[in-house]
Amino acid sequence: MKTYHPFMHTHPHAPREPLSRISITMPRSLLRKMDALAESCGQKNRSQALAGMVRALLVEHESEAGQGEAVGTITLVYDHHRSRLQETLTHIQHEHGREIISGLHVHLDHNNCLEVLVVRGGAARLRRLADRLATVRGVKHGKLTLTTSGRNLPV
Ligand code: NI
Repeated sequence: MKTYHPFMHTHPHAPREPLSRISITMPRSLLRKMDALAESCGQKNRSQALAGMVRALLVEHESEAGQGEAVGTITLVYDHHRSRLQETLTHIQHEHGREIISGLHVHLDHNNCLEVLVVRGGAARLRRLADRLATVRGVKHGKLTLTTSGRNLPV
């Protein structure tokens, strides 16, 4: 099965920025692994693959640094029959009305609900919000995915 890593790909309609040509050295075995990874993601252009990897690291670092504004999603799976669970989640979400931009609720089956919240704000604050929601009794799974607002990241 082919794994698709969107971070390895440049948006085809992205505005062109001047390119710099560099020459780098790395251990041969590392280069082989990089090529194999890129190829398994369908990326045949070595320069683009490497740029994609650097971009992914920048996003990760930016959101870990906790500085500036981050955007992301909080995914929750829970059993809505658990008493007071829904009420508690709603209460926490109302306290964070500024960070929560949007939400999606899917009734997965008779018991389970999937909720996806789109959030925006300081990375540290978003992490605290996600922790609070995920540790409510009855929440089976909670996951925060931080990405970049895109503002400080070249294409
Ligand atoms: Ni539901």
